[in-house]
Amino acid sequence: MPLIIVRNDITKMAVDAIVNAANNSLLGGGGVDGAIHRAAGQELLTECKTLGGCETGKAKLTKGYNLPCRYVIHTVGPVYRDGNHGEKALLESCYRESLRLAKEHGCESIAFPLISSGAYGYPKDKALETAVEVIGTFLLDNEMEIYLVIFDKASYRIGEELFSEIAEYIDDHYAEEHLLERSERQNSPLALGTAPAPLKVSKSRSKGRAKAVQFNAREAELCDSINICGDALNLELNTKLKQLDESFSQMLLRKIDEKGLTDAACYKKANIDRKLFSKIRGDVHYKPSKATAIAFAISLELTLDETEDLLRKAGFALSHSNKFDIIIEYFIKKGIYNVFKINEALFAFDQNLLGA
Ligand code: AR6
Repeated sequence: MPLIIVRNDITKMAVDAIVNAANNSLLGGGGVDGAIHRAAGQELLTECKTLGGCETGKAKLTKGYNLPCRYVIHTVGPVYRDGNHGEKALLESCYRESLRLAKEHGCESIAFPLISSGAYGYPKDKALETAVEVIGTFLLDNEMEIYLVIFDKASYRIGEELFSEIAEYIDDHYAEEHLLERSERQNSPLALGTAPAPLKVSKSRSKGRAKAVQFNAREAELCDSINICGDALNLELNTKLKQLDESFSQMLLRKIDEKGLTDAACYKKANIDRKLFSKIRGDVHYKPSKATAIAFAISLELTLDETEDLLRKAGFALSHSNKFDIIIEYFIKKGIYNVFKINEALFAFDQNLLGA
């Protein structure tokens, strides 16, 4: 998974480079800077003294010393005033410069803290958004495993509005499904005692049923065609049958072609690592994880029905008894197909992330 959001202490990350949210002097301080210097030992400060400080928005590299990483990249984020003093451009520059240095030094993995979001007062949701934007853009043209390290839950915020909208969506759909299940249990011959609770039929459930009917109709249509044509299956029917038999990887590759995407554009947009994509491409019977299959559906910008079709090929379905699935459904219905944005939200709701 090229971009991974994790909750951790950055000094524990065994990656090629970790990034330090430093100050212009590069001589240590509090927050993540203090933690990095403490864990790396005195030699880090000795090397930092030779660097002559660092401008805001720029980055400098040292060795990692006692840390489990090879390098520390020190960058200086902007102090947040009101958002009208070039803060965003400077923060973007911190991520870009750090990534440039990491690439120059052959790093294959790097871990960032949420720069400027502590003592320097950058609003956490905006700091996160900027980090994800710059990293996402970098990954379109580069291969690197990039971790965004969130120290504690309190320091992690997606936009309030988005958070409450998703929470409400989960509440509506999760609750409906469970109400329905409870009611079904109570109405079943085995249920004991009390009168059934009022039945609230979930829209999506009824839609699910409609879909099952649709599928039968499709099968019936095929049977009809077979009856009409006898052995001489026409081209259209052949194509339809092929699609029914398609494996996950065949369907994926077909969709990539249909959408006019390149393989690389598709797996990058899906937050999928190139090696895994090659595996899927080379193995017609490859069985992906659910998160991987959904990541491709997002990258291909499939509708909800198309997503269900793709998932079925891998033996999965979206369900309303699962928060992860409801969040995915929320984004697809909204037409938001940015896998990194979706991952921010999944992380905020303690769910697994998309990609692999
Ligand atoms: N691992 C990961 N993230 C951490 C850790 C850790 N061990 N410790 C804190 N954070 P800050 P800034 C998070 O204040 O806002 C220093 O004194 C923290 O929760 O460290 O860029 C420097 O010397 C927050 O989300 O950096 C500068 O003077 C994020 O790291 C000044 O602070 C950044 O918080 C820089 O301020």
